[in-house]
Amino acid sequence: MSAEAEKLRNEIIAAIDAAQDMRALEDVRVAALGKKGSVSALLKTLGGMSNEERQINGPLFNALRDKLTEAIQAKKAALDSAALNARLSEETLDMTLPIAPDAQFQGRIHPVSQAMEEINAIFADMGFDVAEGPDIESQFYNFTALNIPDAHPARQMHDTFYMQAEEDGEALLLRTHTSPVQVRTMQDGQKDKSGPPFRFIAPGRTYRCDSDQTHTPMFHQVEGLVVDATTHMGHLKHTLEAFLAAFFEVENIAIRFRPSYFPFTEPSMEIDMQCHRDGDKLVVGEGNDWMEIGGSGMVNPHVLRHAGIDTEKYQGFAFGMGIDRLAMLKYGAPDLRSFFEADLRWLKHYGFVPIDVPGLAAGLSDKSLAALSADK
Ligand code: 2NL
Repeated sequence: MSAEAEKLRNEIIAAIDAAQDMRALEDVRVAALGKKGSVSALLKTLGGMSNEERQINGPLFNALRDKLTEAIQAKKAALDSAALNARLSEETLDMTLPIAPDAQFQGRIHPVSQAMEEINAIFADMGFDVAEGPDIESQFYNFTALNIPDAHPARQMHDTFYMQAEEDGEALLLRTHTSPVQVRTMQDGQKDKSGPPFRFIAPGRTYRCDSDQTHTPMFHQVEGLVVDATTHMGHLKHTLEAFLAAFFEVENIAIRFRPSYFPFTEPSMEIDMQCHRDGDKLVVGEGNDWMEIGGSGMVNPHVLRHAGIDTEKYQGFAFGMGIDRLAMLKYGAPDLRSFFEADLRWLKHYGFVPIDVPGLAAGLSDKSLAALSADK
């Protein structure tokens, strides 16, 4: 290699070695290998050489370029790993440190989870079991077993989220109510002879292809079911009154039934609860106003038969209520959609302290601990 090329190589290698960070290294690369760089200029001199000179110098210059490219790459990797090591040593966590004194007060229980826990506690106290089932359901459990025939509008695409059809042509779906859980639980109960009598609630997520100010595609529902030899509408009315009074933490709440229609009950009634409005505030359990809170009825015998129950011996009542709405009414959160926005500031305001477990003895939704931690 010419003395000139050798000098150039030593200079550039020294500059690469001396580069302390990515920027400096990049400057060295541009000065040597960039379009107007020193090595590029050297390569251009090949054009002015005689054939013999070029045959000797061509491979040498190209080898020089390759070697420098390699050296820059190697330096780059070294700088990268040095930067990573520096970060790692800076960001170490001392896992032996004791827990921060307020850590147990940081997380919050979502109002919907809180409402569900309260609902479970109240119905458990009345002797109800809590039943669960799959979110992804068959058309049989979500519709057919509930006396919703093939042509019923509720089966149509705009209400129901359907999956892609299976090989047998049957499409699974996201349950549109928690009623299928009740059909499944009654069937299981027949098999293991745990009932009738049946007394359970089915709280959980439900899905409908609907989204506006007051509807979200996923919402929460609780349904209740009682099946026994002499179950009647008086039992239903008392159960709902006792539940609503306990949930809203008042002495008494009057309810009224309005005639309605559901395929799975006969007769079917809308449930209104007593309330009145005090400015913006809703007061429940007193006043001359009524607010719709859910639906109910006597279980349609077709549904009992789908669940394998002898309708000569048994009858039942059922009801359904929206948990999100119950939570909005009880905790005063005005906007349904805010429930599903996962905004930490919102959760800090409306959420509940984890160790504050709802129970009937100690108060369902005692916020004293939330207040205490907010002060800190
Ligand atoms: C509403 C209305 C209702 C039911 C749900 C039900 C379940 C079985 C049999 C019969 Cl297994 N009925 N559930 C009955 C009446 C009304 O929900 O407005 N929900 C938010």
